[in-house]
This record gives sequence, C-alpha cells and structure tokens, in this order.
Amino acid sequence: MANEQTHFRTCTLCEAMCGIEVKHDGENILSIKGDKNDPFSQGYICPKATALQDLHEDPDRLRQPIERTADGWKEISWPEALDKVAAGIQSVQKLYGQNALGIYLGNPNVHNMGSMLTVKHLLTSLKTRSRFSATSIDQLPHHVVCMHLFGHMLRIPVPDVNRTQYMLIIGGNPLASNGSIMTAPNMRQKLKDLKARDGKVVVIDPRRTETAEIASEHHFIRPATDVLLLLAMLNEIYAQGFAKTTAENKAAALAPEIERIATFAKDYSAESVASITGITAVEIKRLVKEFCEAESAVCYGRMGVSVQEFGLLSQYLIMVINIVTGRLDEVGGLMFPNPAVDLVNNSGPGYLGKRHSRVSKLPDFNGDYPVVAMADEMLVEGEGQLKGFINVAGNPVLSTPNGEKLDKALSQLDFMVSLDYFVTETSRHANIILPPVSPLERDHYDVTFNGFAVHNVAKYSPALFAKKANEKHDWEINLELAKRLDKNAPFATKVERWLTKIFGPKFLLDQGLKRGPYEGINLKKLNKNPHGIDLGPLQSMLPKALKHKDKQIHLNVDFYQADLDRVKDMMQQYDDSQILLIGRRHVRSNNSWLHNSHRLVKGKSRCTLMLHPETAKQQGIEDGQNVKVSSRVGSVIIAAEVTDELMPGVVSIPHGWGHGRKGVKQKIAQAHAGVSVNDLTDDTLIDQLSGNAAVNGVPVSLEAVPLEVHKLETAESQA
Ligand SMILES: Nc1nc2c(c(=O)[nH]1)N[C@H]1C(S)=C(S)[C@@H](COP(=O)(O)OP(=O)(O)OC[C@H]3O[C@@H](n4cnc5c(=O)[nH]c(N)nc54)[C@H](O)[C@@H]3O)O[C@H]1N2
Ligand SMILES: Nc1nc2c(c(=O)[nH]1)N[C@H]1C(S)=C(S)[C@@H](COP(=O)(O)OP(=O)(O)OC[C@H]3O[C@@H](n4cnc5c(=O)[nH]c(N)nc54)[C@H](O)[C@@H]3O)O[C@H]1N2
Ligand code: SF4
Ligand SMILES: [Mo]
Repeated sequence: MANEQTHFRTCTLCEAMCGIEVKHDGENILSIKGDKNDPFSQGYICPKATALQDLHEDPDRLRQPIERTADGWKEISWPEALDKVAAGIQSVQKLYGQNALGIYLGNPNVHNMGSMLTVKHLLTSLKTRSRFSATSIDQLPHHVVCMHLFGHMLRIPVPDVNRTQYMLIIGGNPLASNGSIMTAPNMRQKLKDLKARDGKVVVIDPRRTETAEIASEHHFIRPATDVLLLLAMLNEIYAQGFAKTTAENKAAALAPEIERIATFAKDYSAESVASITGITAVEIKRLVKEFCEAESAVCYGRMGVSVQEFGLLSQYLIMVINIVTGRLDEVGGLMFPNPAVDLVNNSGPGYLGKRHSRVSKLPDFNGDYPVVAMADEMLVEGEGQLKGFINVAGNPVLSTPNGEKLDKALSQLDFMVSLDYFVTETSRHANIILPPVSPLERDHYDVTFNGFAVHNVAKYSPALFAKKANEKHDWEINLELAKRLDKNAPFATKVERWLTKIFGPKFLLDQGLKRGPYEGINLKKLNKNPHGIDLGPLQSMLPKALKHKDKQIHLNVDFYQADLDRVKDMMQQYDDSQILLIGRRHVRSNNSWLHNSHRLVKGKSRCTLMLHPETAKQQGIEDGQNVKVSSRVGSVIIAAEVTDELMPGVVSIPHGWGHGRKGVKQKIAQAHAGVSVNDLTDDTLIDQLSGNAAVNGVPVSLEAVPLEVHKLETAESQA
C-alpha cells in the first residue's frame, strides 16, 4: 500500500500493557499486531487488541455530544453541551446542596492518561462529597491493606512471576483476565516458564479455570471461604515451624507487631476448616509445607478473594503469609515495582472511614463511598439525597450489585450526564452524553499500571490519529467543566489548568517523569524509544518503599483481629447446602463494554450459567436448558452450561452482559444481549470491614424453566 505507515503504542484495554504495532494509511487502520520489539510484552497480544480498531470505527460510537429530548436523542455542539451540563449541575447543587450531586468514576479512567492526570480538576470543581468509583467492587482491599502496612494505598507489591519457583494463585484467572494488580503480559508463557524451571503453580478456585488447566495443581474451594483457608495456612506456618524469624526476614524485622501474628490464627486448624472450604487438612498442610520449602514463593489473590464477604481480611492474610514466610521484597516473592512516574509520591496515602454514607452508613475510602451505597443515596429521601449524577467512564447498571435497583434510581434523577462513547445501560439515563475521543486518538503513558508491573519499564505513545475538529479528549472535557464550575479556583490551580489546556497532559507526564526515580528518563527520551525502555527486573525496595514516617511496616493487628468475630459467626452458621454464585471472565470480553465488536462476540453465547453435572441433576436441569436463577434481589433466565469445571454446589455467570435493556444503542451488543449477573448480586452482601461489594459467593436458587414454557416464550419473542 502506497501510504502505509507503522505506529507503535500500548494497548489500553486491560492491565497487561501489551505493545502493539498498528499499520495504517493515515486515516484507516490496516492491521493491529503484537510489537515484537516491545521489551515488556515481546510481541504478545490477546484477541481484544484488534477490537481497538472496531471501537475506533464503530458506527455506534458517539462523535459528538447528544441530548435526550422528548423526540429522542439529538446531537448538539460542544459549547452548548458543556454549558448545559454546567448549568444542570449548578442547578441541582443550588436547589439541594453540593452533596446532592454524585459522581461515579468507572474503570477505564485508570487506563486513560489524560483522565488520570486531570480528573482532580473535575472533582475539585464539583465540590461534592458524594463520590463513588469501581474501586469498591474491585481492588479496594489491596489499597486498604497496603495503606495500613506500608503507609500508602498505592504502594502495592506484585508477584515476581518471572523469577518465582512457586506461585499460589487464589481467586485469580490471569489466563482470561491477563492479570490484575500484576501487570504481566502473556501469563500463559510466564506460567509455562515457571513450570519448566521446575517451579510449581497452584490454583485455588471454585472453577477449574483456564489458569488451573495449565497449573501444576488445582484445588476447588467453596466460594467466600478463603479466609478460613488462609487462617489455617497461617496457623500451619507457625505449627510446622516455617515462620522466619526477624534475624532472617527483612520484612518481619521492620514490623514491630510481628510477634502478635504467631497467635493470630491459633483457633483455625487445618482440620477445623476442611469441611467448609472443601480442601482436606492433609492438602492444606502439604500446601503450606511446599510453599515454605520452595526456594522462592509468592501467594497472590485477586477478584475471587477481594470481592467477597471477607475480602479485606483475606487480602491482609495473604500479605501476612508472604511476610512471615520471608517472601516480601525478595526475588521470586512479592516485590514493589519502581515505576518511572510514581503515583505514590504524587498523591495522599489514603484513609478508611473518615465519613460514612448517609443511608447505609458504610465507610468511605479516600473520599469514595462504596458503590453498593449509591442507589440508596438516590432513592431514600432526606437531606443529602442525590438528585444529580455524573457518570464518568462507567456502566454501574451492569457492573454493580443490584443493577436493576440502580437502573430505577437513575431514572428518577433531576439531572444526569455521562462521559461515554456509547448509549449504554447506564448512560441512556443521562440528559446529556459527552463522548471522548477513541483510544487511538490520545497520547498514552500508563501512569497506573506501570505501578503494578512485574518488570520495570517506561513507554510513551503519541496519539496515532489526530482528533477531529468536533471531538474532545476526556481531559479537555474535565478542564472545560472545571472552567465553568470553578470560576473562583486559586490562582495556582488556574495556571495549572491553563498550562494543561495548552500543552496537554503530556506536559504533566514529563514533570512526573523528571521527578521520578530514573535519571535521564523524560518525555524526550521516551519519544525516541517508541517500543519502550527496559528499566530492569524488580529490585529490593525495603525499607525505602515504606511511606510511614517511622519507616516501618504497621501490621495493624487489632483492626484485623476484630474481624475474626465475623469469621466465627460465619463458621457457626455455615449452610453447605446453599448454592453459591460466582463470576467469570473471558479473554474476548472486557467488563461491559467490548460487546459491540463483532469479532469478539461471534460464535456460541458466553453468557451462560455454568454448573456441575451433579448440581444440575439435583435441580433437574439439562445442558442448554433455560434456568431461572433467583437471589434475594432478583432473578434472571439464562441457559445452563453443564460442566465439571465448576465445583458442585457452585454456579457461575459472567458479568457485563444484559444489553437487552430498552434504549441501549449498540447494535451488535444488543444482538448478543445476555443477562446481567448484577441483577442477582446483592447490594446488602458486602465485606463489612471495607464496604467492598461481594459479588462472589451470592446465595441463589435455581429452577429449571419447563421446556414447553421456554419454547412458547421464544416463539412469542420472535413474533
Ligand atoms: N458481578 C460482577 N460484577 C463486576 C465484576 C465482577 O467480576 N463480577 N467486576 C468488577 C470490576 S473488577 C470492575 S473494574 C467493574 C467495571 O465497572 P465499570 O467501570 O462501571 O464498567 P465498564 O464495564 O468498565 O464500563 C466502562 C464504560 O466506560 C466507557 N469507556 C471506555 N473507555 C472510556 C474512556 O476512555 N473514556 C470514557 N469517558 N468512557 C470510556 C465504556 O463505553 C463503558 O460504557 O465491574 C465490576 N463488576
Ligand atoms: N478478558 C478480560 N480481561 C479482563 C477483564 C475482563 O472483563 N475481561 N477485566 C479486567 C478487570 S477490571 C479486572 S479487575 C481483572 C480481574 O482479574 P482476575 O481477578 O484474574 O479475574 P477473574 O477472571 O474474575 O478471576 C477471579 C477468579 O476467582 C474465582 N473465584 C470466584 N469466587 C471465588 C472465591 O470465593 N474464592 C476463590 N479462591 N476464587 C473465587 C473465579 O472463578 C475466577 O476464576 O481482569 C481485567 N482483565
Ligand atoms: S492482554 Fe489483550 S487487552 Fe490486555 S493489553 Fe494485552 S492486547 Fe490489550
Ligand atoms: Mo476491575
């Protein structure tokens, strides 16, 4: 092709930061492949990378603001849209008070350099305390544990997967998710390499996942009982004499409360937790022995342990297990990344429970209330009730528990605005939707995920395509709104906003790089290295990584010990006949928003109810048959996929589906609608210690839909 050009950048869809090579002709994308010269990902990509093209070209993607009118959606100009949004916000706040305006920040914000560096301007100009984000249905426990122990919510150590000899994965499925709080492209290869060097990969999961399939060993665990397994493991570590003394354990030596950990789990023998967890005492003891005897080892837990009733205590125990066995800050253990732009040095340490939500009295974290509190704040009358709402890059109707309730709550608001590409299940309630540019039209440096990378790297990619005249970046929208809403901002803030407006967020990036730990790494240098720069394997960072003033690790034992009462109650009241619902991810999906790419959704429906043959038989359910799944909050009808991948008594439905709601405008997604698992998950089922949602381990009942009824319904829906 005459005008063919090649552009290198980083895929922003998930946390793995894969390098991509995009061939284009200046206007159209010709191909997207893995960039073999990217030192971090070395050519690896997953099937989603090519969806960047689909997203860019998607005719359903909004290119201009739209306003909801009596005659449907109408395109309006940017100045008019921004003025109307500012006026709508001001009118809500004037009538009902500053906090009557809520804001939700969704996951894609953290994948977007411009948003990450400018969202503070939007937040400060709104002056509302009613903030929510996807964090509280995700990694909140990691932040709280690291804030307590290391002194900053973002000082999160990650598995040194490239060098470990033993990896214990609890409730993570990196072969589908490509890793989380562990930025590590090509986990399949990394785990294969680990095994090839005589190492061991052990997976604990209620489902025999793609990761479990290639692991050395997999154990089913009853959902939301990980806390018991972890307590028993900690107990066994001391019982078998594996706890490393402070003389031979750098991290323990920095933790004044370490002696108290010896008795923390004393009431939890392997025998006492075996029947509830489903893992025998013999196996628990062997797991501990092998973990402790391995030359290097790391215990890692993700969504499956974080987003359940004991998420925070479980993540604490994971950290403590790594510490007492001498695995923290050691090669092949859990290590601190050293990113070129270190957000730890550019943000506050975080706090838990400074305030509590009005209705459900749940603690805030770093100024955000838990998402499970959001719908009640809109529905329950009284001073402080939410009357207006800004949804920034989120789809909480599909992604948060009891989505149906939130759906209703949003429909009652006085004013709502969404910053989104699409008319989604959530943004369809907005008065105005402000669409940002596509990921290929923005400059990118991963300010977030370099902080969780398993190897230190730095890479900057300028926008591939210039944005069109009628388009705006997320950061421009943030600044435009701030300008309108915050006319009395301090002079210094105004100057920063003005400079950002002129030079773009890359100017802030350059400052961050220059303040960072690597001499000579700046924007100019990154511009000269389009594949990225290798900054070497993870290094020992203790004690300098610690942000507490005393440079010590604060184990905060009292706080976590208090939660053991809840664990005792759970054990005493345990009902093992209850069917429990868990989630799942698929490599061709990304939360709720890549289902409008034909190549990602084609083929057999993936939105199915997985269940074990035994469970299916007990409930009289056949493979492929429709099943009514009900929980405390609602029910859905979904096709059964009978498979021994699932533990008996457990069922699994992926999240992010349910595009059949009226008013959604994503044709391909609508044609592959599925149902939303979050119409079953319960906004009152939470981790009480952190306020985090619990979407794993939701009690449900199943009812086979008689085949005749099913046929009738299908016939009607086709009529
Ligand atoms: N049951 C259950 N629920 C879950 C989970 C689960 O495992 N099970 N996982 C949870 C997790 S981990 C997460 S992170 C959340 C995600 O929850 P959310 O962040 O609420 O939802 P997303 O599905 O990521 O939707 C993101 C929206 O942002 C838009 N968007 C994408 N990129 C951009 C951008 O650059 N700018 C703007 N302005 N908009 C953009 C998309 O079109 C989409 O509508 O879901 C959670 N929900
Ligand atoms: N393809 C794809 N990639 C993604 C995403 C996506 O939607 N699709 N989302 C991205 C986001 S926002 C995130 S946060 C990450 C998440 O990354 P991961 O945490 O790796 O994601 P999941 O696949 O949800 O893995 C959770 C695992 O926990 C298991 N599990 C469920 N309940 C329990 C339990 O009680 N105990 C134990 N031990 N295990 C349990 C599930 O069976 C599942 O295998 O993925 C990111 N990457
Ligand atoms: S794993 Fe896939 S979606 Fe994630 S960054 Fe790599 S190519 Fe993109
Ligand atoms: Mo997430």
